[in-house]
Amino acid sequence: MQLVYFALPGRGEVTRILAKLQGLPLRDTRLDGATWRAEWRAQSPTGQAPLLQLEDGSYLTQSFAIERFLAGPYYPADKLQAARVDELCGCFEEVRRGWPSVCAHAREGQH
Ligand SMILES: N[C@@H](CCC(=O)N[C@@H](CS)C(=O)NCC(=O)O)C(=O)O
Repeated sequence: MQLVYFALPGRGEVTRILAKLQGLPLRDTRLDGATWRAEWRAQSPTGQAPLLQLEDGSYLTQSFAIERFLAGPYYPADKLQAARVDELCGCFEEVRRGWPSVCAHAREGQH
């Protein structure tokens, strides 16, 4: 499998950590913006990264879907426990979405 993402933690790091923890063979392709636009964006079903290229050559997108796919023992089999994990992930996602505006306000001294 190959993870295609940028050379930063962002939406790729959880996948990298999950692969490392479980010893999964993952080719970790880290791109700059120019390489992304020139070589990869058109191949992405969503036009976005991260992409997980599977053994059959197809791509899985959406960081949460990729993370769940690779989560193994770190994602509960019990449906309610799994929903609790999803609930927490949803909270983190909301923080992540708001993060650029938090940084912008901090830069402008508008905490
Ligand atoms: N919901 C998507 C969001 C993906 C996303 O926003 N990717 C950004 C980088 S974090 C991207 O591909 N930007 C480059 C572009 O849109 O061309 C996910 O969680 O994977």
